Amino acid sequence: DPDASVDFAEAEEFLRMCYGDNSKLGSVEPRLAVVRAQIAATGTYVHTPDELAYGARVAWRNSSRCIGRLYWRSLVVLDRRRARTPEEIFALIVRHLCMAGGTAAANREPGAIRPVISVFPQAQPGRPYARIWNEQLIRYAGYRDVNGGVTGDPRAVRFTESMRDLGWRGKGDAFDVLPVAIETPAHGVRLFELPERAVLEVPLVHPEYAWFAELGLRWHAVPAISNMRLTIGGVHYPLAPFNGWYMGTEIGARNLADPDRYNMVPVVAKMMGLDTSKPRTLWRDRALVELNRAVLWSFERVGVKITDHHTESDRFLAHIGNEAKAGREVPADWSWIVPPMSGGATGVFHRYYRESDERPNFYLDADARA
Ligand code: HEM
Ligand code: NRG
Repeated sequence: DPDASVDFAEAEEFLRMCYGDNSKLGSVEPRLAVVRAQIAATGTYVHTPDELAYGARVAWRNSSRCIGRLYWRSLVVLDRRRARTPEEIFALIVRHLCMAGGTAAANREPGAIRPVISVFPQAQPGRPYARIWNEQLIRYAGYRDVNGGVTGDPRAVRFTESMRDLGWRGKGDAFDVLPVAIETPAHGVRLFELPERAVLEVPLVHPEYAWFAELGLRWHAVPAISNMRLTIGGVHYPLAPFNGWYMGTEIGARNLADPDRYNMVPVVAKMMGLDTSKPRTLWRDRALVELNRAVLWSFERVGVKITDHHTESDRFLAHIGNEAKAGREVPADWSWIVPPMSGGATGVFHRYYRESDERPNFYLDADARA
C-alpha cells in the first residue's frame, strides 16, 4: 500500500546502497539512526537532497522498459518538495519544460534536450497528495467526430472529454496541446494552459517527398511522463514528472502509425503510390520506413535532439557492458526494449534479459486517469 508507513528495512537497504556508492556522504550508521527515529515518530522520513538525486538516477537505471539508460548518471534532479499550491506546481512544471527543451526563447541551446526530473512533495501516511492527471506534460487532444472518427490523438479522447467537462475548450485541431490538470488536497483539480515557450514542436517534412509536408503532421520535442510514481527507499513521490529525448520510432512507428493512434501508414502508402491490394507487397513496411525517415530528418533539420533505434540499441548494449564492469546486471523487459520496427536489425533483439523489479523505480499509478 503506497499510502502506508515506510518500512524501515526498505529505507535501510536504499540508504546502505546510497552511502556505499557515494563515499563523500560519509558513514551511513548515524543517518540510519536518524531515519529510524523519524519513521517511528511520523511513519515516514525525509530524504536529503543527495539521497533524492541519487535515488532518482538509480530509479532510471532500474527502469526495465527503458532503452535510453546509458546516461542515467546525468539526470538533472530538481528538488521541488516545497511546492504546495497548483499555481506553484504549474510554474515549476513550466520551468521544467523550458529547462528540458523549451523553445529558442527559453533555452540557451535551442534543441538541446536535457534529461530532467522534478520531484514534488512525497506522500504522507494516510494523507491525500498532489498529482497530475495527464499521462505526459505535453500531449495532443483527441475529439470524437459525429461520424465516429477521431480528430487528433485517439488515445486522448477520454482525457480530452474530462478536460471538456471541467470547462476546457480546445480548437478542435489534430494537434491541440492539452491543458495540465493539477490536483492538490487543498484546491481540488485546476487546469493550466502551457505557454508557447514551454512547448517545442517540430513540423514533419520528408527529405525527398515534397507532398509529405502537406499532411500537416507535427510532434512535440519532449516526452515528459507525469503519471508514474517515483519510489525511493520506501518513500513515494506520486508527482515526479521526468523527461529524456525521443527515439524516432516512438513517434514514427507508434504515435503516428498505430491503427488506434494517428493511423498514418495507409495515408503515406497511398501518397507513395504503393500497391496496397495485398500484404505481401510490404506496403506497410515501406510506408513505415518513410514515415520514420521523415521524423528523424525533421528533428535533425531544426536541430532538435532525437535518436534512432540503431544508435540507441548500440548505446543500450554499451550500458549493459558498463554495468557489468560495475558488477550489476541490467534489468530489462525484452518486449519494451526491442524497437517497434526492424527489431531483428538491432542488437538488442538478439539476446534475453533478466526482468527483475529493483528499487528505486518508477511505477504506473494505479489510479492514473490517462
Ligand atoms: C520507456 C527511451 C530517458 C524512464 C522508454 C521507452 C523508450 C525510452 C524508447 C519505451 C517507450 C514506449 O515504448 O512507449 C528513452 C530515451 C531517453 C530516455 C531515448 C533519453 C534520454 C528516460 C529518463 C527516464 C526514463 C530520463 C526517467 C528518469 C523510462 C521509464 C519507461 C521508459 C520509466 C517506461 C515507461 C512506461 O512504462 O510507460 N524510454 N528514455 N527514460 N523510460 Fe526512457
Ligand atoms: N512512447 C511515449 C514516451 C515514453 C517514454 N519515452 C521516452 N522517455 N523517450 C511517447 O510519447 O511516444 N523519456 O523520458 O525520454
